Amino acid sequence: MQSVCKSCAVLGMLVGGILTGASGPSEAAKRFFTIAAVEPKGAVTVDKEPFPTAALPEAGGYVIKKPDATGRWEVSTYVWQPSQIIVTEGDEVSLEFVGINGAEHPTTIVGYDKALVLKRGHVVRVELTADKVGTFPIVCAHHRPSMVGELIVMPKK
Ligand SMILES: [Cu+2]
Repeated sequence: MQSVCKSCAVLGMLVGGILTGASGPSEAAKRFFTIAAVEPKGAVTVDKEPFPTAALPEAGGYVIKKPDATGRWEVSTYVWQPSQIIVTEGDEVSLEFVGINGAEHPTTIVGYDKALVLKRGHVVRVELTADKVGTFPIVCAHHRPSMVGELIVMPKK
């Protein structure tokens, strides 16, 4: 007869639950996400760090400002925060886009036929049923390639 320590048995149940998915939800869930349009920035003066000689890729999502009269230069990029939304097939999903930085973000969720224009200071809510499994880009047409997120729909277990 095999004896198993108490904590080993608990660990075994936990691992078993993770492997079989028994610990996760099996029913379709209502999911809510806030996705912010943001522009993280970094700035410094040329006496501390020289202005880069290599150019950034020509794209709306990358912004670099040459040194001003005080020698201060700045770099930034437009991104979705968070940039990956992970849901399960069948979930009822609410995506609430919030415009923090950038005047306007014409955006498409490719594969789910959803389009919106997000402006600074506004909230646009998109509702969808995650009825297609896969990875679906969330693309802002003005700020490629950095402002491309992903809606990831995992198959139901
Ligand atoms: Cu944008």
